[in-house]
Amino acid sequence: MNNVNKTHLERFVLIFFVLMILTVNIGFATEEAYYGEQEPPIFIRMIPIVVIVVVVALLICLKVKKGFVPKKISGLAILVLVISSVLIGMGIIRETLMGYPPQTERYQLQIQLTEEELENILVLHIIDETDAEAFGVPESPPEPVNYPPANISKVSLGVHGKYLYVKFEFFGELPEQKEDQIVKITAVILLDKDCNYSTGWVGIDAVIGLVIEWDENGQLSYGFSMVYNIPDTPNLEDEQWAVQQAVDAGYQINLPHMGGPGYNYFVIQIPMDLLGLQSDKQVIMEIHAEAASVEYEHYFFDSVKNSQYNYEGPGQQYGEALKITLP
Ligand SMILES: [Ca+2]
Ligand SMILES: [Ca+2]
Ligand SMILES: [Ca+2]
Repeated sequence: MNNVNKTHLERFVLIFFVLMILTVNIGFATEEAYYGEQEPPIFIRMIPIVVIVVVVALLICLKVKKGFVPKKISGLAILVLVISSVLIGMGIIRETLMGYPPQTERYQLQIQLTEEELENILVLHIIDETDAEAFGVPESPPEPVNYPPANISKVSLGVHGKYLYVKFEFFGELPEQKEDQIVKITAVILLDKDCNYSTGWVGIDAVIGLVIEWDENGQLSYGFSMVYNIPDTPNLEDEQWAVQQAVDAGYQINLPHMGGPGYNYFVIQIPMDLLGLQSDKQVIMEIHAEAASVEYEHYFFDSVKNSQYNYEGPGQQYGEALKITLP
């Protein structure tokens, strides 16, 4: 290879490498500026410095002579470094002045269907006929309260493609801002996928739904998830252990959704293959929502009851449930 070609090749590799690093750099910087970030700040904020060090080291290693890198390219590189530094600076200022959005917000997955398409898919509607359950739960206020954001009015189900869609509707809007007493709201399906009490935790093979929490600063975090393949145990008190076993084994996924905090409903998209479900399969579901306050674990509790689907099987330990044939 003659000298001219070798120089060209080196120049090409160097320019390609520099542009690649700068592209990654500006990507990180844009994300940083947009979101602000508390974790992992050091790594992301060190990138421009790392880029400069790498580029200088590369130039020294390759014994680059003046004029080796075309002025246009070095100008572009400096421009990109300046822009990304400005973006990162904006991110830090934004975070300092305005706070930063919750970690979970950026990991939320949206259902890729329109509201109209979803309404057509949801064909099985189950109205909650009574709110009497609030009276029967332990660790609740002496006089039961009504808390509309956790009071389920209706649950709807539908199947489309590989997914089961479930819509929860509430009498009140799920709050985004922390309300006085309330520290946590959950709305879940306890699913016995095979109508078999000897599989899962007292029959329950999956726990599916929404958890909303606020920390002591009032910062909101929430997630829609499914824990499945819950190990077999006949003991009601093993709930936490059983769910944790499944989580530790990697049987937990985030679910695409629509609605949630700020709305009086949410829809979740459940992959049926992970549960071995399909249309026309019978399942048992206990569907409930609850709100915990500083003082009471069950500040409010509501379970979905409907005489048409009511199921009270022998040996079933987790309360009254619904027996449903998937649409
Ligand atoms: Ca109810
Ligand atoms: Ca209700
Ligand atoms: Ca089961």
